[in-house]
Amino acid sequence: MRQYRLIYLLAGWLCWVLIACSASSVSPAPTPTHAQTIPTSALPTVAQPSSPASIATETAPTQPAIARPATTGFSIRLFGSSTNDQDRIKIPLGTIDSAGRLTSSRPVNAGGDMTIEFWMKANAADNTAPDCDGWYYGNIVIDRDIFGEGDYGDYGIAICDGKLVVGVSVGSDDRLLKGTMTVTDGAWHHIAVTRASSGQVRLFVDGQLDGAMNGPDGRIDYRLNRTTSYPNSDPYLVLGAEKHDYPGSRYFNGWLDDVRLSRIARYSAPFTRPDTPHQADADTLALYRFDEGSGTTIGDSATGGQSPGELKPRPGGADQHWSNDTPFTTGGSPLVPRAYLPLIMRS
Ligand SMILES: [Ca+2]
Ligand SMILES: [Ca+2]
Repeated sequence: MRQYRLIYLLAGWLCWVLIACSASSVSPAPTPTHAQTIPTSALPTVAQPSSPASIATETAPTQPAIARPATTGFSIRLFGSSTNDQDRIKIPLGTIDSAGRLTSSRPVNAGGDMTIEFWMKANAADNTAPDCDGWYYGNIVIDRDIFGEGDYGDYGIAICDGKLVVGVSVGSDDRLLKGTMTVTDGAWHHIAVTRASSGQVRLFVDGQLDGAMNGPDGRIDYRLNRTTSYPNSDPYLVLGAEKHDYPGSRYFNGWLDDVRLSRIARYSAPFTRPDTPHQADADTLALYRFDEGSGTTIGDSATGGQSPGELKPRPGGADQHWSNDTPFTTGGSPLVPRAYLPLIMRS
């Protein structure tokens, strides 16, 4: 019996060895769990091709705040205050000497064929000048007046009774074009005023002809070396204010954007209102995009940039005058990127 028992034990052992060997030879390779447990910091660094998605995911939380939506830029917000020489943009017409004389002209000192076009947005309650017989009685948007009679010439654009008026004077010949379309409705409007040396003046609102007149002919630029008792206002193009702060004057209260001055009368018939900023082409004398977004420097985007201006803030500083409410939106409604919301509450 001991022999049989020994044989059984040997056979069992052999069988176990054979089974174990067979099992080990066919079993799948063990899962390489070590690969999963190695800390990533221990893995060799491999340069990865960067993909936009991975960049956005990894860097978004630490990106600096973006306060300047590149697609729309900024506009200028003016508040209609009658503060002395504040709450406006002033653009010198050239080099002004210590006596207030213009000793040389910059391109902005236009005098013959010309176009002034810009975008504006205003509310009726903020611009309450009634019907008028002179642009200088309105809420003044563009002021290239000289105090008193027009000398070579002067001109201005204002809001009276919610509509635009355009005045041109040469000497004592003072004429006014009165528009009929209400522009103080809280919406952006494209405004274009053309003036020919022959005297023809046309006003277009959103590309539609809103009026025309035969104004005085000849040059209406600011005369070089002209003496003045108003050196701080006469030799300037002023936006959004009555430049002399004449008592009782009214001031534009609203938004302006992309003001372009050209050396030709660009439009003689209705046109499709633009939906992009004006081009700085060969006929552009001066172009104010108001895309600086801060500070008081107003750059000229015309070729050469020879006619820069200055923002004169009202009390409270420059920031309140920069708005990213602009006419250049996607889909025709104001573009308000959610990511910018905390940063764009300036009005
Ligand atoms: Ca005048
Ligand atoms: Ca702009």
